[in-house]
Amino acid sequence: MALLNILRYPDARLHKVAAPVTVFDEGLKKLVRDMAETMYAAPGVGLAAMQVDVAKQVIVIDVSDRQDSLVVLVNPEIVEASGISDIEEGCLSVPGVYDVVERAERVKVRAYDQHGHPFTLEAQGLLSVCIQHEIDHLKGKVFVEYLSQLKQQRVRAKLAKQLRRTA
Ligand code: K1U
Ligand code: ZN
Repeated sequence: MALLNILRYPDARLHKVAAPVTVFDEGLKKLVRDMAETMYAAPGVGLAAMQVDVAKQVIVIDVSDRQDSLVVLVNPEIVEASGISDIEEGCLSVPGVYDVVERAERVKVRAYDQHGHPFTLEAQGLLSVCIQHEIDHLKGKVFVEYLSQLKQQRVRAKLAKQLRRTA
């Protein structure tokens, strides 16, 4: 397995649109294993392939305390959504920034696993918000882009400062 490099906002590659997976081969299974290892090491509760510079519709999520409940979503599609959530979000591509984005409280998502088996998942709470956040990544959208212009300016300034400190 391998740890992958996570792209940092505002990297332009985070704004590509992911292509659907058409071949469920060993390369896809390796990508899923590497993404899961990268997410657990970060640590985070989700990761979209776009964040590791792979523009394919692949997501890994694990919101469990014990890191033992990996969910793999390939070509995910939200088919039902209801309610309003107020859960605070973070993003491994925007380190140190947390805010609330209006999301559905409950979603039903149709997807494939890494073996090509279709399934439907009903989610609520953090899992639901994480699914919506990761599907946004596949569309080239980063959660801070929902925030006000003023907050986005502050985010950019904060990230530029972080970059200067690590340079
Ligand atoms: O997409 C990402 O960058 C991952 C992101 C997922 C997410 C978290 C919270 C709400 C919506 C989406 C993260 O994992 S940020 C890090 C984080 O939430 C966390 C880190 C350590 C322990 C527990 C959570
Ligand atoms: Zn994110």
